[in-house]
Amino acid sequence: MLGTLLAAGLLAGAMTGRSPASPSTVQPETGFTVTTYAMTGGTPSSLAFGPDTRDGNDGARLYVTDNAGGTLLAIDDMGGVGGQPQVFADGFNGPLGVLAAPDGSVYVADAEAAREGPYGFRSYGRVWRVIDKDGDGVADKKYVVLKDLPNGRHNTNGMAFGPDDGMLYITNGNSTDDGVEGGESEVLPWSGSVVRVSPRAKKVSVADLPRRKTLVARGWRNVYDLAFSPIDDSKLFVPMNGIDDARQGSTAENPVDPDLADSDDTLHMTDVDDRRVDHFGFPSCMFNVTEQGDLSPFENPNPDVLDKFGPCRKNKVVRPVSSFGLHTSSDGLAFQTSDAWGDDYKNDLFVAQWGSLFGSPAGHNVVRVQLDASGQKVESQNVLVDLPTPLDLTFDEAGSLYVADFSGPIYKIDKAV
Ligand SMILES: [Ca+2]
Ligand SMILES: [Ca+2]
Ligand SMILES: [Ca+2]
Repeated sequence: MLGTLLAAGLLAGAMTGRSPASPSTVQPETGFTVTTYAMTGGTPSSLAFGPDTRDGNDGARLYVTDNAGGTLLAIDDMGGVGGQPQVFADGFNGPLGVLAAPDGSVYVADAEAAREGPYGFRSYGRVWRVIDKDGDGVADKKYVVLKDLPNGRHNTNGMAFGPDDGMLYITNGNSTDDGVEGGESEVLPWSGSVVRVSPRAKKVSVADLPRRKTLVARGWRNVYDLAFSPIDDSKLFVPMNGIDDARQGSTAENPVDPDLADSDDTLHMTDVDDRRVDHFGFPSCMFNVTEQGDLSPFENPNPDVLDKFGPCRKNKVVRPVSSFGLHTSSDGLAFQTSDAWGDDYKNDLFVAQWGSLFGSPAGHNVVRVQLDASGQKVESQNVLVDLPTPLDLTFDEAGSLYVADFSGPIYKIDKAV
């Protein structure tokens, strides 16, 4: 089976660094085509369509963050294939999120190196707004919208505009692996949360914002992206990367069952309009469908976690709506809202799985998630295509899917007609 061979190849690749796959080596679901839309020459971490800011041009451009290069690139469509990426803005530090507004402002999430701040000496995430004021297609103004988001092992990531007057929703990954170890200390409630802020805010510190208005949901590990349901825009979907290893607290007297040391990557849904701030259970609660048989929570086996955070409140914790399994690194998220792929695919959710850090073939896929008519219940999910290290994805207006692969390319996925 080609999928297995591909997985074996990727396994070897994991040890040596991955090279981009050519479209002839990727195998999509029947009826789909994958083409290389553009080569970024960097490590694309996030992508979003937005207005072409050049005077007289009213089309769209694809904006892409290059994580290693610290740049925001703009790619023009040259009749179905991308042109040479241009630098729209630079001077970022490991950017992981991008979002473009209808007015041509582009928002970029990145991380500052460790510094003194409201939560002590540590690394902080921030969101920039960049603007091309003179209409030459290159940003000439750049300022920080929101700062002081506590970062660490995971940082400030993908963004989306909400149904509430276009408030800016931001994912902020947890600074640790399991709440107590594997990263800088947590700052609650912001570590592992979604927050919202006005896109017109300027140089605001999250520490100075009212929690009641700002905090959308919490109790997560790494949350990389978010997307609002096209059926009910009060429902926000967020994928989470589960715990890598909760065995740090294991002792000879109280050994941790290795089968219970890892937590699945999960898909969550929260209501942004019900005045409740859901807590999704990290780090006291874990999820592992293989071990539990379903999405019922079990308690983190690391005694240090329970000492600090208390037991998993199994009856109260808000359960995930789906699981992506262990170590798939399920990250970027987008809904197919157009008719381009037919009724069957309309309003389906697509997830980029960067893949396992542990040498297993888990992930390295774009996964299709089918929801029921309410758009709230997952009915099924399957692999749409295997890719090396897909991290984020987005649709264009015509309904083609674009995938930022961390190995360099932007892939374009279409349904053959
Ligand atoms: Ca300019
Ligand atoms: Ca809520
Ligand atoms: Ca995204």
